[in-house]
Amino acid sequence: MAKKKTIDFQALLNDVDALFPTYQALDQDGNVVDESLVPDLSDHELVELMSQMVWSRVLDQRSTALNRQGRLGFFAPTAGQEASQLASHFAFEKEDVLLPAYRDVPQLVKHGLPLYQAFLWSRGHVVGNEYDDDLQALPPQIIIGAQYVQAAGVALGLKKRGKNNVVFTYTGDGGSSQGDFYEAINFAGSYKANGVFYVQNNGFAISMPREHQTAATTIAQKAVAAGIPGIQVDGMDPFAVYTVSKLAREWAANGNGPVLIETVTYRYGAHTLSGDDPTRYRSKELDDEWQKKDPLIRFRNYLENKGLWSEEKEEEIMENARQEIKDAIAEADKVPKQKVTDFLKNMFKEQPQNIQEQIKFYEAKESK
Ligand SMILES: Cc1ncc(C[n+]2csc(CCOP(=O)(O)OP(=O)(O)O)c2C)c(N)n1
Ligand SMILES: [Mg+2]
Repeated sequence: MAKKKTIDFQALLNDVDALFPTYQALDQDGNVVDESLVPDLSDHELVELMSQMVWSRVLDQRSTALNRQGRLGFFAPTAGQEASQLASHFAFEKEDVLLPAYRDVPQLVKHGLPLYQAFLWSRGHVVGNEYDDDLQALPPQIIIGAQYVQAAGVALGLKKRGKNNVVFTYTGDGGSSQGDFYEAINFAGSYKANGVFYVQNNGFAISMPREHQTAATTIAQKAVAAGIPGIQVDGMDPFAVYTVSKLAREWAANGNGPVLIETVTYRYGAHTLSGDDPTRYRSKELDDEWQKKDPLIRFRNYLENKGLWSEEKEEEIMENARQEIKDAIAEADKVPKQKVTDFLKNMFKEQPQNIQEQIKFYEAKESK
């Protein structure tokens, strides 16, 4: 009798996991651990990237304070995710299309959205969503995963027009469990569309830990089922994030199809400032462990060792950021308060009967 087949299922899982190592260029002290991932950036560009990350840390601090003073609306903290957000964004061109989630305001501003408009978006003011034609971006998506589906469509559009540009979009570890996530990477993969899809794995979806989110060892390996490359990168490492992003952009822009990038990162603050208390689901030990991996610490050490950075320089960047934020809030305050009729008039190009009636009703109220 023929010997019956046995299958080592555990070995099948191990084989997959082995394909997804974490790409890392700098260790947590800023020492180079993989020279091949050190970006081909000039000294000036390195300083610019670090400056953007410092700016983002200040924006996070100031936004938190402004929120508590009641001067900002919705805010999703970003501290800890600076490399994941801005070192990725740094690899793209102005003509590339950004589809952000609610936590991705720093990239959106660096892509060209005036800061006062970002603040208006935060307040729920429609002027925050009125983008200049040359700003290649959509407003931040609140529906988890929806931006992935939109990105798949934009990516296909770019491909069909024969463009060498790409769309790049961000979701979180929680977002990677949504149907939209799988549909989008599958669709984009099948059309070899020009897209780079990020999952910023910050360890939690509100309070849900990453370990409970999926049995997969990495989120990067979810790319396999879509037939596209997936890479896991140390999301606290600006060099690894940048280099992988740059290569992924090139791959997608050249018509080879999309790439999925998982950045392993952490948010130090609450999920949002709308009532979340992270001490209820995170230990101080875990927070401390991640603070040591801070992207600013390792980048600062690296640049200081090269004589490209100093405490004075950092203080100057922080002071400029505070001033920029102050000016932007003053500008946002100048925009007239939003009216109900503004909402109603925005809804349709040609108003249906019931909307016309509501506009009349509210116009009468508002003119009083
Ligand atoms: C479709 C949908 N379901 C649920 C929510 C409520 N919600 C808002 S944020 C969030 C968690 C998202 O976590 P993750 O994707 O990891 O992103 P992070 O906030 O950590 O950046 C949930 C469930 C939503 N906005 N949209
Ligand atoms: Mg998350």
